[in-house]
Amino acid sequence: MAEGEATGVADAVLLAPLTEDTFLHNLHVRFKRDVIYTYVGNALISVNPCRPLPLYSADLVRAYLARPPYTLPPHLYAITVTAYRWVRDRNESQCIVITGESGAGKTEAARVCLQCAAVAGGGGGERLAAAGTLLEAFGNAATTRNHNASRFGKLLEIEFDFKGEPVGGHITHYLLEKERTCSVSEGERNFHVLYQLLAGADVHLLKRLRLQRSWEHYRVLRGEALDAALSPRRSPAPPRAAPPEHARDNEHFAFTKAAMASLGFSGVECGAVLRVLAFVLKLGNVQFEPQHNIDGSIGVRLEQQYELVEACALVGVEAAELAAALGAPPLSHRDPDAEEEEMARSEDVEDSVEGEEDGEGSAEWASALRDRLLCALYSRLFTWLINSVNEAIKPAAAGKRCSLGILDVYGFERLARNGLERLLINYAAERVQAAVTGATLRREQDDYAREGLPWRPLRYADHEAHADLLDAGPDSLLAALRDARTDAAFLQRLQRRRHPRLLPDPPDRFQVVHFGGAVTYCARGIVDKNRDAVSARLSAVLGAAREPLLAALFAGRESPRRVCALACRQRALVAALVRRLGPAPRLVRCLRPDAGLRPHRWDAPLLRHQLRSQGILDMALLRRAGWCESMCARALVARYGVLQGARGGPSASASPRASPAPRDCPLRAARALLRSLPIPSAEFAYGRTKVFIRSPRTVWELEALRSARVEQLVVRLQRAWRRHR
Ligand code: AOV
Ligand code: MG
Repeated sequence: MAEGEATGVADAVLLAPLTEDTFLHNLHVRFKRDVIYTYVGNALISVNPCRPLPLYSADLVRAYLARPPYTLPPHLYAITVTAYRWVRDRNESQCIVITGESGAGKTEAARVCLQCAAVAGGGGGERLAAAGTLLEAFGNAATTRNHNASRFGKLLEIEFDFKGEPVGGHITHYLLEKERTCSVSEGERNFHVLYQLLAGADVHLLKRLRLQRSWEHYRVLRGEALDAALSPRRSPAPPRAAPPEHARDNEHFAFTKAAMASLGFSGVECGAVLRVLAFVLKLGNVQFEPQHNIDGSIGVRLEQQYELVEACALVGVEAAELAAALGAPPLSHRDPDAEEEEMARSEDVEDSVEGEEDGEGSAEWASALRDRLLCALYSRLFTWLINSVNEAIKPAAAGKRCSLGILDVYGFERLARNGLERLLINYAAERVQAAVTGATLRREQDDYAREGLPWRPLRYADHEAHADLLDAGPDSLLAALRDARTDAAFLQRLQRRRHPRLLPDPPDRFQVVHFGGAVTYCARGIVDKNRDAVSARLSAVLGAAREPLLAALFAGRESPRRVCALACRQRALVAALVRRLGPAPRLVRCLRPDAGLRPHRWDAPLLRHQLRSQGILDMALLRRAGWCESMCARALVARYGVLQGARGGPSASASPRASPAPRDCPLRAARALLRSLPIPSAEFAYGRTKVFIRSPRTVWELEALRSARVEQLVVRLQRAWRRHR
């Protein structure tokens, strides 16, 4: 190994030979020395150390700012500082794309990038950091894969002024996994903030919100197993030993409150948010039981009615009206769209709620309505928070500026229960993966062929084709979901498709082979969930709440024809995201070395799987045989023409315009220019219209030569100016 066995090779492209084994061995050698970052050309690999390491400080950011990053060890700071420089000096918007499966360290990496960009921009950025803290409290939860799993995806765009100081930003968010609001699988948790509130609120606040301290008291906070152990009719069993996540909820509540304050949320707004959270917790405890009426019919009886009454009192909702809206007879919840109702009735409706006609069904129906309401309420609150945060971090002056984007999407995951939302999460991960790997491999190789470079095509896993299967064309999975009227019809569409990566498993399941592995999804109620509609009656009841925040969340009537609401929305957002990433995003690929996120563990098969499924080795081979960057010859001459003759005789260096190269043939001009520089000619290849640059270091050297030259010319001009006067 070039740098000796001690810390391996800093850029895996330089490994000889470059194979999966040498690649993995190199990462392991470095990992054992707590060196978690490694380059693959201009991309960065980050292996989650699963414990805090002293790798981050403002001084280190400044060190990366002061020197060309390639002279220092691989680091997230190098990637961020380079992106920052490109925004500041070259006026190009940049995007750092962080990928990896759940628990690989994407959110941590995004945090480090943000801190780095803030220091690079000369401070500020406190509000952006507070935004991160706040959104994590409301949008992250413990899953079996990650104790702080992002349940939403986010693109943070930081805007800089002409001096390179951060002036604000904007957050775009992707589908929140809102089903978690009403049910949590065993060993998992609901959103952090709900536990934080109970653990961190003082007694007065708890009393005002009519809440109890223990989270076990609340049905929506208990995992399923715990829920089953506690009969709903008896009072909860004594609390079990709290999982480690609970230990710091108290402390984190203070951080969340501080973040809200620093983002400019008023006391009234904070109070309103807490009341809505309390409403969610208490309404979640309201249960419905079948009741035999005197006339022989079967109705619905409310359990834990006091929770309903107290919850409604908190936010000024008429409890009787809410109860009536929840206990409404079957089907009356549907939007008054006669045709749709007819369709639903004529096909098999029993797959969403069975036995609607008896009391059991009505009670179940009411519970389903309650759950859907809770999910809608929480996700609307989350969207409201993001909008408020965006107001708070908006740049003071309008105008078009370049931005540095940091993308932290949810990673590919397969949990105990996988439904529509997991499908849409994995779809987003798959599309982003296709954009950063498949598209890069295809585009660059096409480019080499078009430009006539000598090139032997690489074989690689076609991530784009896999993603197309999900979202492109009338036969795709999402199109089937959009068009199907019932779950059975949806499965039939898949059956007709007969694709080895889309496997229906009737009556109520289907399997998708994603880039990260096969996932079996539950199809029960998937078509209905996709519609994502809240009953008009419930909307009206909550829309009339005296609590302005709650009323605002349910203001306006839902359009009865919001077909394919969820999947369509996610697809449109992801498509816009891929466009925003542009052809050359800066890549950070996170890897998890241990399924249980325990420190000092190295699960080689798990890592091998990630390397393969994410096409990391394919990219390394491309970088090794190919080029890291290409520039149009004309653009290259425009940017670096100032270097022409800089090292030549005195006459040539007298003026930046002293270029003897023929301007009419940019490629020849570029060749002449680059030959005159102290950079080995093997670093460049010339196509028909473009120049290809072999290593990231050379890109940097060109930039460094240019800034030195510009500085020199400025000094010279100033001197000449003074002499003249
Ligand atoms: P993710 O964002 O990739 O998963 P996180 O960034 O939440 O994963 O990382 C998971 C956990 O690993 C964190 O909570 C930390 O405890 C630890 N960790 C990650 N990166 C580092 C690091 N650089 N140094 C120290 N500890 C780290 V998901 O959001 O589940 O897709 O949905
Ligand atoms: Mg995350």
